[in-house]
Amino acid sequence: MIDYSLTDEQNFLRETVRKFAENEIAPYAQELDREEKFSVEITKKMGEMGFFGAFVSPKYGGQGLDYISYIIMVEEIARVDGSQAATVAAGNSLGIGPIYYFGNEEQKQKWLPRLCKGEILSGFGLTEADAGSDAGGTLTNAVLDERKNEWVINGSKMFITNTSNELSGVVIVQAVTGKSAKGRKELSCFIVPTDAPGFESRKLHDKMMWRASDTSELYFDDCRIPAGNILGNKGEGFKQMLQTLDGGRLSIGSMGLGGAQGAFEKALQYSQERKQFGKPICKNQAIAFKLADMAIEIEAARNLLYKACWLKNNGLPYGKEGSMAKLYCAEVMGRVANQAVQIHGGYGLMKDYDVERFFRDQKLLDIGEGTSEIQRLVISRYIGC
Ligand code: COS
Repeated sequence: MIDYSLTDEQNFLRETVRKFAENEIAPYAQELDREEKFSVEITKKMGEMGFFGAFVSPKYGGQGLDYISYIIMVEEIARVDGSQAATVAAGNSLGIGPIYYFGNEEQKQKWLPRLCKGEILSGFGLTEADAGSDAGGTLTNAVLDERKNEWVINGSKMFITNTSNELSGVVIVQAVTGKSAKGRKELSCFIVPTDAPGFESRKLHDKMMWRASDTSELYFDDCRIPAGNILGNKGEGFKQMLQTLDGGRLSIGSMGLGGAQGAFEKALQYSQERKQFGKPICKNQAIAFKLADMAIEIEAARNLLYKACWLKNNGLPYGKEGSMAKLYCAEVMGRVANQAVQIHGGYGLMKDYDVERFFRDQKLLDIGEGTSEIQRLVISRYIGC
């Protein structure tokens, strides 16, 4: 039996997040984008709403939601603004996720309650200047100083979300800790507090997209953290990171889905109001068919994404479907935002119109958390190529 219905709780959650996003985010989205400003106020409000720690057990201060609910939450924020959705998606999937899934009891007790309340924010330090798609190409290294019982980290990270604002509290960092039995780099992950000595986060400016989210370069200059801050066992870092990305890709998918939905609604409304040749432009088949195609693709994207979340919820393998959903939702938003600008004509090129921002914000989704090319590589491996 196939049941496509959402639960009453999931529908209520969607309504609640939609109302919040429309009232508390939408009125400020354009201005924050223009000023390239991370909003501490909105982030705090999102924390109060319980948007962080969505899938974490209440035992650690989380909401204990299923994965579809979490994805609906990100989707509804992305429907009005990619930047705020990025803060929530990175905070949950990439920052909180590794501590929740791979941390020991002491680490969970120490970090999760504050992270789940949104008192502090977390990031994920994987990408480096020379290690992007090749996630195992990390150069940052960590050496155990046995005398002081501390890890000493040296290196740098690139394009890291959530680490340069006054709420930033912790970042999960992948570093080389030796050589594996197979002769490859041995990689481990560490919980690095943002006030650790030798840690520095420098905000990146002049981004094309997600301009109101916080993106930084990280530097580790003999950065010292307690020996107990290693996540799981030494050498488990690469798999932890890839597993984290599997989950993170679902939230990137939901940003594509939500962004596509938002751009579609803007285009539909505009096409009903804008008159040319004496009638609303949506009465022309050229425009009506574009909108029909957008609606079809959004529906297909939602089904693909929710199916992947359903697999994860049920403890079933979801790597292939997650990659498919990430790739497809990102590309659907690309096509939908492009047509939304087209339907707006000259106005769509102006920053006063939301579709211009959706068009720019989309591009990140083809690149972040595994480019579309990497998704196709992952999918092609799954299907036996
Ligand atoms: N989860 C857990 N383990 C995984 C995994 C996954 N999703 N994918 C691969 N692994 C394991 C493999 O099983 C293998 O384990 P063994 O050594 O025990 O056999 C190990 O990891 C290495 O796998 P593989 O040889 O496939 O690694 P590659 O270096 O070829 O890289 C890709 C695999 C390309 C898939 C990986 O590097 C990747 O996802 N890159 C994109 C990174 C990315 O998204 N960066 C953007 C970050 S933005 S936050």
